[in-house]
Amino acid sequence: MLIYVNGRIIPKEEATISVFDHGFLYGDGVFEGIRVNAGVVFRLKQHIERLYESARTIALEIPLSMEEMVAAILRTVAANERRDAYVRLVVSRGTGDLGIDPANCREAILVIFVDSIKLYPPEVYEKGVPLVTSSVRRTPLECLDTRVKSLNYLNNIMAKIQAKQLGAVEAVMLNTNGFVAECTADNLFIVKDGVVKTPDLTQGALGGVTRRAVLELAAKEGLRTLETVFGLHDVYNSDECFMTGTGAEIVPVISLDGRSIANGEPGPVTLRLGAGFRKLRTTDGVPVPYASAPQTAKRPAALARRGPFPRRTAAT
Ligand code: PXG
Repeated sequence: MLIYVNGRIIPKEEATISVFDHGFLYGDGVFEGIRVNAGVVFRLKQHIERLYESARTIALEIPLSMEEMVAAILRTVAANERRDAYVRLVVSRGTGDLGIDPANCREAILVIFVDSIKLYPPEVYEKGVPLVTSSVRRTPLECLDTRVKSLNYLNNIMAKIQAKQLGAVEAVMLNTNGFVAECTADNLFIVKDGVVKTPDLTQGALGGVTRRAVLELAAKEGLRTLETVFGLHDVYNSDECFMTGTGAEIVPVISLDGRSIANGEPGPVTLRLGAGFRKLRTTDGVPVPYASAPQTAKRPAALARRGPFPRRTAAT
């Protein structure tokens, strides 16, 4: 595995950062998780925009332009010769001292990982998953806007721990007003009377790239979509429920807190949107400019490290 660290693409054994890094000390930074499907980086432009918006909100200057960021990502994916991958971007405030003041951090650190995608087993998409509601509330917007994909994931992590303790893979997180926000690393949707609904972004949800793709897909299929406010009652009494996210894509939810949703099987709208998304994921993005046929020819690591790949500037 080759990792990009501040302009260099190096083997993972050599990829290190300082213990004085403020991402490590304080969770001071932002990140992104992006999928590569059949050599296409899914909705790269939207992911990059979200990263730069997150950085602006926390007053973190990313040392690359958006075009340079796109080029760095494509170069790192190509160097790893992967057609299906999970790309993790981390931008940390950088190396400082033990104080919280970021004024002592000279320059942000950018790390790009290209790893395997951790997939749910296929039966999850056919049978769906049970969810529980977590007692851990989503950080309120007035404390840290949940549209910021920051390195502070503690409340999501605590909710994830609780979900697993209760035998579920994911948990529904409520906001501090008791309305549904999202899951720990996925957005949540319900379908009621033919309307596809998801919490609007003032309710404590991340503006998921998959969420947006699903809203667009549903609208294209002639379904009514609504970004709105709803509670657990609405989920318990919905016709269908599903989660969306880069890792999960579209996962049917068949029960919440022991109450089955409708007949307890994945619903027709969920399955239709899932099929639509599977078509979209290999076409809606930026192709990786591989130097050679990636599955057959193995490039020497030393060559890959020099990064002799064409630079692209345009993203779709
Ligand atoms: N909400 C939260 C809090 C997230 O972290 C999503 C929703 C879905 O957004 P996207 O843009 O992915 O549709 C996320 C995304 C992981 C992992 O390794 C987490 C995410 C994405 C990919 C992998 O757990 N979070």
